[in-house]
Formats: sequence, C-alpha cells, structure tokens
Amino acid sequence: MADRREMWKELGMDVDTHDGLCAALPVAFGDVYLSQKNRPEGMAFWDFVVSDIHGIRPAELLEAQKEGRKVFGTFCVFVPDEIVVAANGIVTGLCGGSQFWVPDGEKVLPKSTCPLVKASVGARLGRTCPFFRIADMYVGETTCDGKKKAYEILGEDVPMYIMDLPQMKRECDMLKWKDEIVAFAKKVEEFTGNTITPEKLDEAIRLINNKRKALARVFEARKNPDNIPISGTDALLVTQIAFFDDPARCAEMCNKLADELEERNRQGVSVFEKGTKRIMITGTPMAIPNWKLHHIVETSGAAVVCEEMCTGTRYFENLVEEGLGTLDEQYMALSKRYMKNNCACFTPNPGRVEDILRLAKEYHVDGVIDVNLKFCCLYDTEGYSVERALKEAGIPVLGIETDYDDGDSEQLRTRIGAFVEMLG
Ligand code: BJ8
Repeated sequence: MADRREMWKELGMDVDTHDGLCAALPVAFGDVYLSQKNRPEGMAFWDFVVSDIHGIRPAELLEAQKEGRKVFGTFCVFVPDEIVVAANGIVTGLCGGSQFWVPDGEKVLPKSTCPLVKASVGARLGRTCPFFRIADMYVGETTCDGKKKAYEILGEDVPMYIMDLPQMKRECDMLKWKDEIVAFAKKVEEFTGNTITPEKLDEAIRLINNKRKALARVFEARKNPDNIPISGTDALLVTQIAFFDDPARCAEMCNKLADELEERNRQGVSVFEKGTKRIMITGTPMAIPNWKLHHIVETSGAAVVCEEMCTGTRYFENLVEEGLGTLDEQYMALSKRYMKNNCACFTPNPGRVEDILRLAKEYHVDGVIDVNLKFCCLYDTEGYSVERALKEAGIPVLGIETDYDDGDSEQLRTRIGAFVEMLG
C-alpha cells in the first residue's frame, strides 16, 4: 500500500489519530471478510479497494479537483447524483459507519443521537476521514431530525446545501421535490461553473441507471432459491463501496461480478451448504465499515440473501426515464424515481411494507431480521408495522436494535442463533 500520510497531512487530517483507524481496519476486514470460504474471485477488486480505502479513491478525487472538478459529499440516497454528474462534478458518500468516529461526534451531539449521525459528524470534526476533508460541498436533506440538526453543526465548518425533502407522497409532493431538484441544479451550476444541458443530463441519467442495473444484476443472482453464489457480507461491501466509487467503474466491476455469480448459479457453486437458512435484513442503512450484523448472521448458520435498506435494494431499484428532450421533463422524471424510495421518514409509508413482503418472496427468504440503529426513531417506530405485516404473512421476523459498538455482539449472537435454530 502506498504511503498516504503526506496526502492526509495536506488534507489537514489528524494523521496520528487516523493511524488508529488504519491499524484497526485491516484486522476487522481480515476477521470478517478474508476468513470467508469460497468467495467469488471478482471480490478481489473490492478487497483491493478496502486495502487502501482512504488512499486510492481520495487520490483520484484530488486529481479531479486539480482539473477543476468539484466534489459533492452526500448522506442520503435522495440526493440525485445525476445533477452533479451532469455538471461534471463528482459525488461521494459521507455516511460514517465506524464506532471509531462516534466519540468525536458525541463532543457536539447528544449521546442519544443515532450512531450514523454521530460518526458522520465525528469523522469531519475529528479530521480522521479524507472523504470528509476532500468534499468541496456537503449536500444534506431534511429526512430525520438527527441529520437536520447535525447539518447545522457541519455547516459551520464546510459549505453545506440542504434539500428540503417532502415527507408525504401526494402529487403536490412530487412537484415540490421536482422544484427542489431544480433549485439544487441551479446551485450545482453556480458552484461548478458548468451549465446543465438536456444532453448532459441524459448522459448522466444513463450513467447512473447503468450503475443501478449492474447492482441489480448482482442482487438478481442472489434470488436463486437453490444456490447462494455470494455471501451477504460480500454483497453488502459491494453496495457500500458503490457510494464512493466512480459510477462507470462501479457498473463495470458489478457486471463482471454478476457474470461470475450467474455462472456459479449455473454450476451450483455456493458459499453456503445446501439448506442454509436464507435471511433478509431490513431497516436502517449500514454505512461502511459496519459489517457487524451480517458477520454475526453468517457465522451463526444462516446466509443473508437480501438487504431492504439504503445500502441494499433502495439504492438501485427503479430507474430514471431516459431519452427525455427537455430539462423540465428530466427533472420531473428524477423526482418520480427518487420519490419511489420508501424511507421511513415518509408518512404514511405503506410502500416499504409492500417492498419487504415482495422482496421476501423474490429472494425466497426463510426469515427476516428487522434492524434498527439505536436512537433512530423513524425505523424503530415503523418496525411495528413491518413486523406485524411479516407475522401476518407467516414470515418469521426478529426485531433487533444495535449500534456500532461491539459490546452487544455476544448477546446478538445468542438471539440470532436462537432465531436461526427456530427457522430450522
Ligand atoms: S433514505 S434511510 S439514507 S434518510 S441518520 S434516518 S438511521 S436516525 S439514514 Fe437514511 Fe436517506 Fe432514509 Fe435512506 Fe435513522 Fe440515523 Fe436518521 Fe438514518
């Protein structure tokens, strides 16, 4: 691995503290990932990315900045990447998934804030993540209260733009979200100095759609009821990295992986023994390097075959209409696609329960784990309707709440082990 310390210093990072993360990550990755058996060969790409996760992509982003391109950091799948790409900008995900960043977040946020928010703020204020240093502008959104208030704090430190997401899905909300996309496009044009034309936006729509289609192919291979060609732990990593990678490369690598998974399905090459129970995980997103739950499930006799979460199906399902001739039509098409995302911040939100029941069938799941990040009131509350609907449909469900800390791992292992045994 190249020595990245100079680059991190120039980014104003606290390099000494960051060394602690650099020392812990390979161990965690080795324990969770490299200990798996019979992984697809294509995962070598993602292993390589993680081996230098704060080096390779940050260096690429810095090169792009030297060429005058702007980097936009986002925290939610509602922010339309297409707008940024059409203005020759680059998008990088910023959600924090490590306990390492939580204490710095707790210096300014209440402890009773969700770990994703605390880690994201801590990564910026503690100066221990290059992506948070590189982004020229952060783009937030009005989804949950924790994020909204955290954006005010982050906004004191870095240029911050907030998109006002409607919380219902009426016709007027679609129009309102379209207006928000138009306003965001104007801001992006000003910030990058580049004009968004219908041609450039159509190109961007196709690029991001291709990434979605490639991710969908990887997930499609996981639907095979008789074979599990990739572990859920690996599939989660693929989705997590998709938030950071160049979209064209992401599509290319996912398509290659999907080719291999389809071949594995044809040949009956499985990561797990025949009869291994198939689990779907639903709930709050799992930002990198949050691999805790998947690792516990997959070392407790079951396999994760689907994630109904923003680091899962919500990220790639539904495409934006391509080939539209005017910006007005394209902005509306973007609004329609993004408003199909069934985040728990909407009320009412029956679409999410419908998605979960549909996905449970499509992926032939034996049971569902409904996971909530501690202090996420939205998904915690929605868990009531989700779990009731699953029980009514006769699908076993286990509701759990956790955070990034490993303190509850043994307790989770006991509960998940018992759940898997019950499925048997
Ligand atoms: S579209 S799920 S990425 S808001 S930060 S809501 S866990 S308390 S992340 Fe999300 Fe967009 Fe919705 Fe998806 Fe809860 Fe934590 Fe808030 Fe969170």
